[in-house]
Amino acid sequence: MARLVFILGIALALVASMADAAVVERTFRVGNLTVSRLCESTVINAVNGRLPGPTLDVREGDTVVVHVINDSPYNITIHWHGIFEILTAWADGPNMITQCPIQPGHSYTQKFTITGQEGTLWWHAHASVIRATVYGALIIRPRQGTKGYPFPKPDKEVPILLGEWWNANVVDLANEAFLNGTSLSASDAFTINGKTGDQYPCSKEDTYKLEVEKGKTYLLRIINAALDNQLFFKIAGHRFTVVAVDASYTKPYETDVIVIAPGQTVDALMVADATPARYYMAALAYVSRDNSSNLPFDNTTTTGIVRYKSASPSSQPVMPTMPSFFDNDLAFRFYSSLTGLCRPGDGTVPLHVDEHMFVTVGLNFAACLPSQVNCITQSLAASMNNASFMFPTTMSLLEADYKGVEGVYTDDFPDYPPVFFDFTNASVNSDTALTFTTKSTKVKKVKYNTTVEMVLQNTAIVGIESHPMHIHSFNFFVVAQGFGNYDRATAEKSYNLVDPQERNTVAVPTGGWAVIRFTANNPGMWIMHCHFDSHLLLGLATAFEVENGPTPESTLPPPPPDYPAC
Ligand SMILES: *[C@@H]1O[C@H](CO)[C@@H](O)[C@H](O)[C@H]1NC(C)=O
Ligand SMILES: *[C@@H]1O[C@H](CO)[C@@H](O)[C@H](O)[C@H]1NC(C)=O
Ligand SMILES: *[C@@H]1O[C@H](CO)[C@@H](O)[C@H](O)[C@H]1NC(C)=O
Ligand SMILES: *[C@@H]1O[C@H](CO)[C@@H](O)[C@H](O)[C@H]1NC(C)=O
Ligand SMILES: *[C@@H]1O[C@H](CO)[C@@H](O)[C@H](O)[C@H]1NC(C)=O
Ligand SMILES: *[C@@H]1O[C@H](CO)[C@@H](O)[C@H](O)[C@H]1NC(C)=O
Ligand SMILES: *[C@@H]1O[C@H](CO)[C@@H](O)[C@H](O)[C@H]1NC(C)=O
Ligand SMILES: *[C@@H]1O[C@H](CO)[C@@H](O)[C@H](O)[C@H]1NC(C)=O
Ligand SMILES: [Cu+2]
Repeated sequence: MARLVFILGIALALVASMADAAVVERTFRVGNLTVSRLCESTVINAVNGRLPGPTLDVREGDTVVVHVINDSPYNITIHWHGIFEILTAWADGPNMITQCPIQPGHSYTQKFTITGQEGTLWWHAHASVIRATVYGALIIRPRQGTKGYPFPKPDKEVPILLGEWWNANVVDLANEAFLNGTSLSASDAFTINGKTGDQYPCSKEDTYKLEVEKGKTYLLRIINAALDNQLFFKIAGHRFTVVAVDASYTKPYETDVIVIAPGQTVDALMVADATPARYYMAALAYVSRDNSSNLPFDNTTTTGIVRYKSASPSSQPVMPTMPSFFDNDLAFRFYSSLTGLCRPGDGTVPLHVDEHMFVTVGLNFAACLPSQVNCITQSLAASMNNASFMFPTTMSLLEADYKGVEGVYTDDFPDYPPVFFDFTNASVNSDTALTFTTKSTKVKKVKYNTTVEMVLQNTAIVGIESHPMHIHSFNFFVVAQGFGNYDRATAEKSYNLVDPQERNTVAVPTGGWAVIRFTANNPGMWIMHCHFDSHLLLGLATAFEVENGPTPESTLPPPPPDYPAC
């Protein structure tokens, strides 16, 4: 009898927990969309005819099923940025890492359950530079019946997707740059929710507008979906309280400027407490390169308008004072001031490290590949530990791993750079033994549940730059960051092992370093890469091959029946 009651109890608990988890099913049709921007008509790739694409609005615990249909002329894939993808590596999306592309006229259904994370994430294409216009928000609310947000409930929630715009077919531009052995050229504009804003020609009607009411609180879910630029974001007359980054709650952090790298999200509360009027929100590039390099960059400003209900629609909006493009100190202050909220039950930073890694990240030169037909003497490249990542062409890394197919990749990604040099000293550029790299497809293999500490060290090869480094499947804790060459003896004293910020993308300080820790507790093949797409294409990537654990709960199931073939 007691046993029966016990079993009934379990069954009821199961029904109850299933009742508050939903299956969210959507169709994403990727196809041509003709839009007018900056006085020109351009054909872009877009999901369901919209830019940005549809918002996925779900709760923690929900299962998401997306039928991706490719009506575009390009090979595409869709990635769910920041989602853990527990035992669903096949659905992660990066081209040739976890799947072959969805070819034109084909489709693929991606299914995953959202477990143990809430906040703002996003989805985007993960092949070539197609994510320039194929992206959207992925908002995860707390499960029903839980305590909800760890901050006062806002009156309204507003997704703010920051994007980047080329007045041309950006995929063609990227292909042309590859053939030349160069990198994608600078963009023509930035966008807020797909709109450039009225500082650009022919763009008055193409301006995002947010109506607010005096005294109300707005939760801005800010996403940097730009291809190649970190951004400064401000709203004139208003301050923000940051409450989460990358779908991880933070201790409240007050600021009048948001600094955000591609791949990152920031949840910020904004109280409409200013004199009722019209105010610009604005974003411009944070350029972390040494500006003496004089490399061209997109120096334009995108704007939207915050209008108080009572304000005259014809009044001139107030413009915020924007930071200098080159304000490294401001960027570092924002990025290094964030700390984790650390509620009971939240993940905690690993205190014991199984695998120590020290990884250089930066640009290089390399020999022209035979396929780079317009490359003359050398190609621009990028690497991690001097391994410049090349995507496989015949089979995805995950499929090769699962089927035991040899020759697709090697698992000898080094834990340390082949040589230690004065990483951040610009004089390294006079030594071709330091500047030249070679192409390969190397991954780092780890056992299930391994705790990893990785020091990410920027190099001055070609030029210092802050690279936004992103890992699929895992959040990591950023335990320390600084400028110059990493020195363990002094750096270790600054490690925050109490309340470090938890993220999926860290902007490694320019000419500096960051230390991250994570637990590799999900079997699969997980790419780690710079979230500037042009650097990813130059080779700034590697992957973690995480082996199955000893139990069914730690073993990757077989691929779904419609898994794309090459
Ligand atoms: C989509 O646009 C491209 C040009 O960017 C064109 O070549 C192609 O034919 C178009 N496809 C459809 C289905 O309209
Ligand atoms: C590629 O090289 C050609 C010839 O030098 C040049 O005209 C073109 O602008 C270059 N394109 C890119 C994207 O670098
Ligand atoms: C480059 O940076 C320096 C120092 O931050 C600044 O004074 C200078 O104006 C910048 N140069 C340009 C071209 O903006
Ligand atoms: C942006 O760059 C262009 C071309 O180099 C220059 O003429 C212009 O003054 C710059 N604008 C700003 C706001 O820096
Ligand atoms: C950079 O390297 C050069 C050449 O080795 C050296 O002379 C110089 O002192 C170094 N700079 C710093 C700041 O260490
Ligand atoms: C990178 O690898 C290439 C090819 O093996 C080698 O020539 C070069 O010296 C290496 N550079 C560094 C910084 O390790
Ligand atoms: C993995 O780590 C978790 C958390 O520490 C633990 O509960 C689990 O038993 C571990 N699994 C294996 C296979 O080591
Ligand atoms: C599209 O993907 C298929 C399968 O991987 C590949 O054979 C083909 O070359 C790709 N096309 C382009 C334009 O990359
Ligand atoms: Cu980069």
